[in-house]
Amino acid sequence: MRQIAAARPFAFGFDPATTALIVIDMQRDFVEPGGFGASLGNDVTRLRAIIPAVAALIAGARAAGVPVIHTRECHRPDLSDLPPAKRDRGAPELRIGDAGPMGRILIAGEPGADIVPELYPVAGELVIDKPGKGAFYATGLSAHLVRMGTRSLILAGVTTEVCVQTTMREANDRGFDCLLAEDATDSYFPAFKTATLEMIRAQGAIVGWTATVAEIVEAFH
Ligand code: C5J
Repeated sequence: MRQIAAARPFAFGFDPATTALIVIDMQRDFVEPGGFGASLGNDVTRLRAIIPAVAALIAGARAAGVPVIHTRECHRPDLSDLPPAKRDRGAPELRIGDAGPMGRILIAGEPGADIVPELYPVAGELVIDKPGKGAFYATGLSAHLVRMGTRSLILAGVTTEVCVQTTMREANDRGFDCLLAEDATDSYFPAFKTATLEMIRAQGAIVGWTATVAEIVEAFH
């Protein structure tokens, strides 16, 4: 067992042999200009800034033999897995499925829906394409984790209060001990990130724990 003694709200214990790192939606569509996030009116520079921290976390996990799982929020080209309620929500410049500078917005196989080059999966790493905000909805993630014997999850990626938090809550309900890497996640809205970190670890870690990348990587050694 390893301990992250400084984790919040209290020490987080995990066994690297039964732990996986899930990197949520570090896709060009969320962190680069011209993608889905920008089409909703967001400034994507905040999200781009976490790429080095996410890279350090991925490198630490790979060195420790902790499996890295990547997710991508995206839809089939025929939009058959895109509920109208999701496509029609709000007034973005470009809707999901529309053609943008990085290809069709949030469509599987398009350049914008792919993971940023700096964090690209290596051979053998699992990549989960998900039509929802949570990574368990309509995917094989649960079966993969059961098959791998996973008990603890370390989470990173974007955005903190949407896909990351949804996935963490889904995982917590499925019995995983979950820890969110504080500086390897971010939101277009700084106050939402702060609130999410607080609500996750409130009430005795009701959803899970948080710690910095440095604290996590130190515990991997
Ligand atoms: C959003 C995500 N924010 N990956 N997706 O729509 O958090």
